[in-house]
Amino acid sequence: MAHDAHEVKKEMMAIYPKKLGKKRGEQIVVTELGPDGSVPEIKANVRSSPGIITQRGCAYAGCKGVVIGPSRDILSIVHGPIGCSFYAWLTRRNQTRPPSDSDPNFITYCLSTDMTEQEIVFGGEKKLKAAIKEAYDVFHPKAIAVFSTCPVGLIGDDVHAVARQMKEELGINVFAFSCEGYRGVSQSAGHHIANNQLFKHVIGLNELAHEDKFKINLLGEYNIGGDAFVIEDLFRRCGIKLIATFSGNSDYDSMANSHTADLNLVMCHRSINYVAEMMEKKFGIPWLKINFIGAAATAKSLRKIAEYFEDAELKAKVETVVAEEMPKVDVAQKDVKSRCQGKAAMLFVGGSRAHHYQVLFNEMGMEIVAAGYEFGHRDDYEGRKVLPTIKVDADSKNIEEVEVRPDETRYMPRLSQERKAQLTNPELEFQDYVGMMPEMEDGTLVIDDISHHETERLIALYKPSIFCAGIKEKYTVQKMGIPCKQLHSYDYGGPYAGFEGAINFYREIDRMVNMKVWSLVKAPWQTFEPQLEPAPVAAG
Ligand code: CFM
Repeated sequence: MAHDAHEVKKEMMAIYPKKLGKKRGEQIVVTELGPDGSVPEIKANVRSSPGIITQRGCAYAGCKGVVIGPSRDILSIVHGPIGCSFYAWLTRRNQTRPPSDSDPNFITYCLSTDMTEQEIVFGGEKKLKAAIKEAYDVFHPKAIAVFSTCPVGLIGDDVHAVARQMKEELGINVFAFSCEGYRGVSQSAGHHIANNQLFKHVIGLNELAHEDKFKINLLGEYNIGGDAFVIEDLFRRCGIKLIATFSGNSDYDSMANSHTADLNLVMCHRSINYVAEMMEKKFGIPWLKINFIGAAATAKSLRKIAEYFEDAELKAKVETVVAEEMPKVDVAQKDVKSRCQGKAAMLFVGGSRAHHYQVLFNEMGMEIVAAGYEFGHRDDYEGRKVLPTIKVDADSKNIEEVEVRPDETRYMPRLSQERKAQLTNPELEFQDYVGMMPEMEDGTLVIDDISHHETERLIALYKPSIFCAGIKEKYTVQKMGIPCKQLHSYDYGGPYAGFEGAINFYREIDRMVNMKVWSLVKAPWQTFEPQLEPAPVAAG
């Protein structure tokens, strides 16, 4: 590699005061795989330092925006000042497709209690109750979810008591989330809070039985840019019955029915591993880590499902689908490789995509020189095996750990002990996730919660062919003459999942990294020469 990552790290941190430098030093790691496959330890899921410009969002964003938001018929009411709603209104490109035009789709609405000084001083419970009643009268939803923003926790409104009361009064499911923005160090806290309440208030309430042989749930897929549509189609072609997706293109009834599935597939480990774990304990449903980003990863994931169900017919169907799709992928891959081979990419996004999307870049022959999550935990970097060694700090203790026991009537282990032992093949990632770092090249940089300053230094030093991040970073990166692909919203593109998504992605990145405009563009301050003319003298 052209750059010594240790030197780059030093140079990035040169301006930091000692204390900050020490902390950031532990969050910036040069990947080096030990002989036993171990990776260095990274500091993650800790508070961002004051004065640093972080990419992160808040717990409310993780709960309302990420985990619950994509569900189309749970009516979301935000209890808080209007800004928290307005700035979260349709900003994540989670798509949905109701079965018919008469089925509800609340995604386009933005409901808020519009909390003002009046409620901050005298309490907001009355206003919340009125809002729930009003929303019910207008929409008649099956379920209403209430989300707390920062002031709610500060003034002590009991949103759960209000939800209980309204549930009784209206006769529909009403539940609330204590997902105040400050509940954790990032949106990751909001994921956990959302998982807990889904588990306590939704999952297991719908006993509809299905005759299908291969019943699964897809966890942690939010249908950004239509990804879930592609995956659903693959399942359909393989004869796999999707009971529920958490929560892309989902509805309330399917999630309430999800305990009838025989396997949970975990796409985004960070945002939903809690539900996977709790469902295993309560209902006996095992989970598998899969990844539908990348063509080879998609094929591997479908094969894992077939392997789990041990069914010859399913295996044959999966192979047919893979054989139908792979030739098209190979042609596209070969084509883009001729122009993209060896180019460098950087990915700084979220808590799972900075890992998943490395696969797509590698398929194009591109190299990842640096990557990191905004809010991943150590297990997302180093693998789940480090879970027992993660210190629980005060920030994480803020969030309830739900005590889960096997359901008295509905617990049904899907696998015998013997079969479970067979499935511990590490390739299968059965109840495991290896994390980002073991799959990165030695000498690459892994940076947790990257700061704006570090982003600028990294780009100046490596001059990568493409930088992947979000809207907050996009234009500063592009002003430096480097194309920036948004991996949160996909800009206006997608889907990127599955085989057809992989082809879409190759073409998009090929276009971006080979477009001449980036080498021609000069920022105004690079060419501007001040014209020193004397100022006109005012007449009179
Ligand atoms: Fe999971 Fe996500 Fe992500 Fe995430 Fe997100 Fe997202 Fe993301 Mo933006 S749930 S962790 S909180 S894959 S919204 S769909 S793109 S940061 S990498």
